[in-house]
Amino acid sequence: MQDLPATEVRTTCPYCGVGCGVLARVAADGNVTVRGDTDHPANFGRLCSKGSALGETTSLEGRLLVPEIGGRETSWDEALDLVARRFSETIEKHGPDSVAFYISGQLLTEDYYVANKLMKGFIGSANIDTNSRLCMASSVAGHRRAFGEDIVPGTYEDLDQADLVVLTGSNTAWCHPILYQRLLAAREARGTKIVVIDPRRTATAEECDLHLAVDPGTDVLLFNGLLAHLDIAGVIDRNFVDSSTTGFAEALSVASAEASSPGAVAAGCGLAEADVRLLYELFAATSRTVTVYSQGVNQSAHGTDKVNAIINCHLATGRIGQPGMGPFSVTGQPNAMGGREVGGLANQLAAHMNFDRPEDVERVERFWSAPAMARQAGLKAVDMFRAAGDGRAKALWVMGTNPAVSMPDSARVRTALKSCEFVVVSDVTRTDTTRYADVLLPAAAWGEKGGTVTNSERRMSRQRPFLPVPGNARADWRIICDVAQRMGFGDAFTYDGPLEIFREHARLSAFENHGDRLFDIGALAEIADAEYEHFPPRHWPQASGEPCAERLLVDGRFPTPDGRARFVAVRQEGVALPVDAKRPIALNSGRLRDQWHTMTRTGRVPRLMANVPAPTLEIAPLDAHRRGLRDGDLAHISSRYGFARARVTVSDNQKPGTAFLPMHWSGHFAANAGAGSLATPLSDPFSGQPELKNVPVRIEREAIAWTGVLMTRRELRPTGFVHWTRHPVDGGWVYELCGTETPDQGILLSRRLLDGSPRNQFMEYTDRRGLTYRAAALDPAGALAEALLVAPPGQLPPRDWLVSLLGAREPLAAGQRMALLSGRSPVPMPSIGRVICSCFNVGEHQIAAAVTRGAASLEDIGQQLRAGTNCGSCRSEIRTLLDAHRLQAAE
Ligand SMILES: Nc1nc2c(c(=O)[nH]1)N[C@H]1C(S)=C(S)[C@@H](COP(=O)(O)OP(=O)(O)OC[C@H]3O[C@@H](n4cnc5c(=O)[nH]c(N)nc54)[C@H](O)[C@@H]3O)O[C@H]1N2
Ligand SMILES: Nc1nc2c(c(=O)[nH]1)N[C@H]1C(S)=C(S)[C@@H](COP(=O)(O)OP(=O)(O)OC[C@H]3O[C@@H](n4cnc5c(=O)[nH]c(N)nc54)[C@H](O)[C@@H]3O)O[C@H]1N2
Ligand code: SF4
Ligand SMILES: [Mo]
Repeated sequence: MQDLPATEVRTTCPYCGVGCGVLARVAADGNVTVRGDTDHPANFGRLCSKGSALGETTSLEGRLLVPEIGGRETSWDEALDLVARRFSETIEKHGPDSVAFYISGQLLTEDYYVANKLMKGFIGSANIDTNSRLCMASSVAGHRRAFGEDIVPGTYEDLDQADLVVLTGSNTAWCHPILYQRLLAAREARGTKIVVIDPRRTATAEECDLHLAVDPGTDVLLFNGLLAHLDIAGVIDRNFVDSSTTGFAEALSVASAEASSPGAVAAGCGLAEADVRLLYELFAATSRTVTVYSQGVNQSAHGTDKVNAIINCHLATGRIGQPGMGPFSVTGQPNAMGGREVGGLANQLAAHMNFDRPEDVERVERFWSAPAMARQAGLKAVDMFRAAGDGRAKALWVMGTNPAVSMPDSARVRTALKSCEFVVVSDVTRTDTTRYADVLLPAAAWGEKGGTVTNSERRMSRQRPFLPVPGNARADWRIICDVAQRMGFGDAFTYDGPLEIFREHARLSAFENHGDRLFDIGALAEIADAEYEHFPPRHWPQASGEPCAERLLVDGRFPTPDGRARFVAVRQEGVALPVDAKRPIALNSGRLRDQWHTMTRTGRVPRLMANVPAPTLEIAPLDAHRRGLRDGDLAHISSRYGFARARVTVSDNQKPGTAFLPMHWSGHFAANAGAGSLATPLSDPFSGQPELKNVPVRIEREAIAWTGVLMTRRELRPTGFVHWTRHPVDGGWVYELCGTETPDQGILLSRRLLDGSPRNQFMEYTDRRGLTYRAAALDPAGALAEALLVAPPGQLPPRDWLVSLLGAREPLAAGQRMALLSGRSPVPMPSIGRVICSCFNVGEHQIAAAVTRGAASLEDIGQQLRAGTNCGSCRSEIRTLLDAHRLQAAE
């Protein structure tokens, strides 16, 4: 690794599981800038839109800096004493299973390790589960069924070396962007074929060689058909199957029975037979094949079966553990993999040990000298919140996750949080979940704390601090140890920093491990201070005295008792909840390019909000037409669990009968736009992972009678509106409002949001019929402080100019003041349209103009406008725009 200037710190991106290396620099004025770390083997210097904007997320605005009890600021001593006392008393009175922790794949390995140790070894319950239950649990369960241990065999290099990459239920272009770009680069170099299996035509699907828009939930059938085809095509690796696996005959017979021909599969999956054949023939003919899978596979009531249906095809062809081949479950969160290493799920033990083996339980007990070792699995996420709601779990500690938004049936989760006797939340900012906290603990954020994370390819990297810890915030590991000590477990929690925890974690991985657990990082058990500081990114395992194995499962030996991998005979089951006449649309949910989960960080960055500033429901033209829905209309979406509202985008990327709502919007950014309120808690029977991708809904048009927009420097949480959303802009926030009330009532409602401060100079205008209203307030210096426009739908004046004035914060000239209430700049100001490239703020109108001037390719656009030349996240969208213009020109 090259030496860095003293002002730059090497760390790792806190977002997705690609795990990119980041170099952070703090300027004298405190501003943080970042660039990609060219030495990091995950990204070789590249960063996606979210990673490039990391410097803009470190401001202290909105940060929690002081502990609170019942909304009152307090000292750490008082807060920690209370948490320890309430947990201890509850355990004493009601037993260890009356308390629970709900934690996160965004914690560092060291934080995760001590939380798990406290609950499973010292409190004596396994009621610790993590948001990875919503994320990776089906992959974990599928790996364990097939391999005997939760092993991801491959590395990112396999994507460089593959001839065929099948992306299943993965919007890689948006969710693992740097990995995706690596794949596109490999395609340039070697002609890799890319197949996408996804009901939606995603940005990823736009660029692939073959897109199979399967009906939701039918992946098992598709892969069973593939297994049957591989047999017929004669490409089964008999040697491998005979010497390294068990259960092939049964898996094949079940698969062949239900997926008898490509035609039968096509009919069952809602696909064209020719496409199914094409996939099968490509797969059969290409030995270097990697199947990447993500939430379209995991987040399903049959997710574990989906995982095994995929793995079956790789085992049958012996395509596992070899360069350019293998099943590849890509992790979502930055430390989803690290959480699995420390056993953060309720049904796991630390260091890849398990409750179903008593010798494992005793081993961990001995290693920790645990006074109260948990002996059986605890409550999984959905059940944990049920227990919190019905009084079985009386004290709950939530760390680094926002379940009030991200859990399915989230209205019920919110009720549970409200009724639970004692709720502790550790977070870096206020969220929908912190509203229910009896005790609120301010955690140190990315850039302020250090430790390790493990990415999708089992590569451990350091996060390193480069900013001082603000206010009274504390690192999560320390908060957990502080509480453990106050609960009387001091001796086992006296670490003086993450390094000591890391060493213990490494020691446990090697403890009585005679090669039977592949997760072994014993070589790092005595890692010196300087070495941990320096810590180049590296794969596990790192067993003591053995060379580091980059790729796993290479020799046909598996960590099962008989050393063989297991085929699992899986059948295509019906979806958890089928659509019916009352709720005829299957609602899917997932991610957008520039947002991270519940937007607590990315939602504050103007350029990350510019591409999609408000939640929209994507719906197929036919379904929209039937409901009289057009672009921009407000839809009311209801499921058996709750309802949401969102503006409509009519899109033929959606398969008829399906719709898509992003998962990101919380009550902080919109009224009732959460996908979690609609989602079903029905879960996979093996993994406990809920079906987040498919819930039957009814969609109706809301008759909007007025719309409004408030541009303001202030951060508000409007109440009483049918619908509002907000997004940040330079200098403040833009609130979009609308309602079903009469326009004059809409005006009354909206005016309540205005800042009535007498210091401001205020001007307003209402038309004679009382249908439109405009107001503006200037601060004492004469700069625009806020503006409100209300009008019937479709009649709002332009707002680009007003928004730019908010950012400029400069006193207005007389002509500008006169023009304020019209919303139109006195000098012409062309609108750039919806922002496509968030790195260089390039909008769709500018791209259209460039095309008119002759730009014909991505490269031309890059040369003329710079769009797409930095992080590359917008390249597929630009390509789509170019295609659309080309089509238009041809018509
Ligand atoms: N921009 C961004 N990137 C992220 C995140 C983020 O919040 N924002 N979060 C990170 C995290 S934690 C995760 S878990 C990953 C998730 O990464 P992905 O899994 O790639 O993302 P999702 O959008 O959740 O879902 C993937 C796709 O599954 C499809 N799908 C739905 N149902 C089915 C089905 O039945 N079969 C198949 N084959 N596909 C189906 C959806 O249409 C969707 O396009 O992203 C990580 N990266
Ligand atoms: N409908 C639907 N729901 C979903 C999904 C879906 O696809 N559809 N996907 C699911 C998946 S895969 C996931 S991973 C989850 C994600 O869901 P969540 O985990 O709830 O989402 P985040 O917004 O990432 O929450 C992380 C929280 O940790 C806080 N935080 C940040 N840094 C720190 C820190 O250092 N310490 C502490 N203590 N807190 C910190 C953030 O402010 C934030 O509140 O959502 C799940 N829910
Ligand atoms: S791909 Fe983007 S979000 Fe994921 S780790 Fe890399 S920079 Fe961060
Ligand atoms: Mo996730």
